[in-house]
Amino acid sequence: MRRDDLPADFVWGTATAAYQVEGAVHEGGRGVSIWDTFARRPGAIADGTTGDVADDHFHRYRDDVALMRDLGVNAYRFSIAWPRIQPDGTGRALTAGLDFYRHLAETLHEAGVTPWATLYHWDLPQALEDRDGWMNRDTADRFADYADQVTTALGDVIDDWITLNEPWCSSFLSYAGGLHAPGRHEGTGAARAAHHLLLGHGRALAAIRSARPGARVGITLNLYSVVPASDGEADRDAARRIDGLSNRFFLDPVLRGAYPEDVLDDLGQREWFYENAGAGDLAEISRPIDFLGVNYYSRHTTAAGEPDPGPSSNPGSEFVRMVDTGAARTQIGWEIHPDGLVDVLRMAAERAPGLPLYVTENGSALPDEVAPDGTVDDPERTAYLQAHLEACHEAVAEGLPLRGYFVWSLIDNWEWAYGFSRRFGIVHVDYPTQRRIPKTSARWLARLLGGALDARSEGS
Ligand code: PNW
Repeated sequence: MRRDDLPADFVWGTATAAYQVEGAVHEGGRGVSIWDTFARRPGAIADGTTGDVADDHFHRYRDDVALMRDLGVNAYRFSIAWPRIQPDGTGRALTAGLDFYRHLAETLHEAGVTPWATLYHWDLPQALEDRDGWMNRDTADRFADYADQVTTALGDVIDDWITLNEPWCSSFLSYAGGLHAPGRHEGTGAARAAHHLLLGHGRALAAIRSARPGARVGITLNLYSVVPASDGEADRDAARRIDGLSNRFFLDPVLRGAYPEDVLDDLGQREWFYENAGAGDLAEISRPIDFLGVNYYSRHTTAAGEPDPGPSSNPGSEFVRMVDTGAARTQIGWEIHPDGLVDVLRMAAERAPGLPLYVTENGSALPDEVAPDGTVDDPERTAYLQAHLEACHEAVAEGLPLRGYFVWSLIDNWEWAYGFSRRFGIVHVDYPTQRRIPKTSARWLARLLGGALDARSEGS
């Protein structure tokens, strides 16, 4: 893999999200988000931690930007914490919150790194969840108002905007499986949360277009390569269902202006959608976007089995089992399948020929430890990234409009329900001291990109 295997104007970035890295949860008038609440629920987080301090990025962002400069990346995808802007999810934007992101964006520009801001990476103001959160249609309008204020205020320093990160996670994983905040068990009703998220995307898009006509706006979906465990009809139906729920239920409304009928049937939600999610909503949801962000981590191999008792993140398809193919997995149990990245990019390109695509997240949770000499060697992560960049190369070679790639993540961070027990960073974080130590994967990336990191001493 060489840098010039990909186009000269390729976007090379790293990514993070506010609640996973910022800390400083009480500063600048920040309100409470659903993750502040959820993290305090007994048993919700594997190691019982919260994001109260996380990577202290709120105070250390200058050092983190210097790291990116030395990596040689030219873009940074971060998210804006809604409760820093509107503590209760409504009303006038707080200056302190806007200022933080303005300073971050300016610091990035000075370092030659383009800021890419995600407006919603899951930290809904708790006050809105108290009014039923994404199950309430009004939340879509609250989100559009927030997006309007943020882009009006920061559109002079940020050109690239992502409305939502992974609406599958913030609907099915959160309102059905209950594994993410707000930890609810609405079963197939979680499809309504998905619809309100997508409606929020459409309305935010319109608001941003009028506030900042020059802005580039997209949405990020988590897509999976889905294959049946066998040729049997039941296993193939299982694959259709999971592809439907995780991929098509989001791709089709955004890119084609229609929900997949088979998925509405699997969910038993046809009637609710006909009454509450009609052509008007779909016209808003399918407003033209400037790019699609794709987060890719893994493949699902599906089989028909017995449903697990208890809440499922695949409501209506509870009997589908994910099969272990024996392929290598990361520490989070996700199968490593680089070719699947090409599959999901094709999936997107088929529906929207020519629409620019960006891999807005890709990376791996792998164990790593600080050696006695202070270095962190993570050859498996380097191999993971390299294999997925080769898949990017293949995608470009076959003519798919892939324009950039962001590594998840710049630094180890608070991995949601896993707390600090999983590390995705190419830079190690020693949490007690907040010391940053570039792993060998970071040095590999810097070499690939011609960054100056290699010349820097460990942990500086
Ligand atoms: C994504 N799942 O999360 C997020 O965008 C990141 O914030 C996160 O750190 C990263 O991937 C690694 O997990 C996901 O259960 C979390 O399928 C869970 C799932 C998918 C994506």
